[in-house]
Amino acid sequence: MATAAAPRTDRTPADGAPGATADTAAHQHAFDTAVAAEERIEPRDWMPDAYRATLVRQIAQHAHSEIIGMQPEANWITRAPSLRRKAILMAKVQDEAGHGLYLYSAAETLGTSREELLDKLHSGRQKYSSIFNYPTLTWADVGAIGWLVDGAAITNQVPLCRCSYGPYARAMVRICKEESFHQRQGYELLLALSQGTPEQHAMAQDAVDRWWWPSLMMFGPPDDSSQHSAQSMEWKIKRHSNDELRQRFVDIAVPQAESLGLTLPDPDLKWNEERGHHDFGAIDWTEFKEVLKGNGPCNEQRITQRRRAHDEGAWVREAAAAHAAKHAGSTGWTGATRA
Ligand code: BYC
Repeated sequence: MATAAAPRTDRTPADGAPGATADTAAHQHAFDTAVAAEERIEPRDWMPDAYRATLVRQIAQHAHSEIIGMQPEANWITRAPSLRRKAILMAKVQDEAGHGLYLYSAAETLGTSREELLDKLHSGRQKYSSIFNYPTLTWADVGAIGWLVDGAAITNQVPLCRCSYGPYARAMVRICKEESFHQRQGYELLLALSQGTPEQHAMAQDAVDRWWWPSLMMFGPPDDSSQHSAQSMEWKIKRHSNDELRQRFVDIAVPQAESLGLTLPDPDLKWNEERGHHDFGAIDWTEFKEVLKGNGPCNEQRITQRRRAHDEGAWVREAAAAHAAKHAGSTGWTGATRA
């Protein structure tokens, strides 16, 4: 286990590593103590199997969301209304690919390969975020995704920078910085539309109307039906419950919507003085469940496109593997010999 600053000490050797003991109880105790003391668990530290499996599940789902999330926005790259908007959008979509790579790398430190995780995504055995099963119908949707979807992502992910598993927490630091830029670009885009012609304003409002409720669903099921939250919070993988983060997001979004000159599509949304939070209307959990079951508007399109992209990239993976094999063991320029 290690603190955030130092990668690891050898207090708890991994099973099979030199010095490892079969004393699971002692390992469990060291693990629990480290988590309680806010230390980071590192890849070669002993960890409970269920902790490892939970991390792989969550990190994989997160990585898959990043790369599937490229699709709805990439849909608008060729139709961005100016060179400036196109350059910004391309940079954002590339950032999402990068986030996927950091996260697949974090999952690899838990002993699972990227190939295996992608295979599970392509065969429907692992999930990606429900939000990316909705279509991007107009240019304003790019703004709504940036403002609301990236805004929800930041709300959810900033606490993950303090996740007990070191590689995931460190990946999240960089991802959150980039997500902040994404959120700002979405806000700025929507502001320009909102203050534009009546048609542009209406387009921005329509996008917000369609993306608001699915953005609230991103935080996952309500606490009383969130099967993983309690254990994940005990392990300090998650720091807040789904409902806490959802409430935080609503409280942040309401004044931002006012500044944008747009309304949020919820007649029940109002400040509750007693609670110190906004009350909001009931979420359609039937829709959420249907989307998770594969019946959202774009589930099939997203996974078909993902499989196609993977197949079309086969030659790149083969070429990279052939290049690595050719240079393996040589004293030339290889990853292994670089400083
Ligand atoms: N969509 O017990 P629960 C991004 C599943 S990327 C689909 O509360 P947990 C972005 C959940 O997996 C956004 N499935 O689970 C990218 C579980 O099913 P399994 C992604 C969902 O893990 C590009 C079941 O429901 N962000 O922002 O404690 C461009 C029960 O749920 C969803 C992350 O992945 C959902 N919305 O909590 C722009 C962040 N919600 O696995 C933006 C990291 C729940 O047992 N992940 N499920 O089959 C997390 O923080 C947590 O995994 C969640 C769920 C809050 C999502």
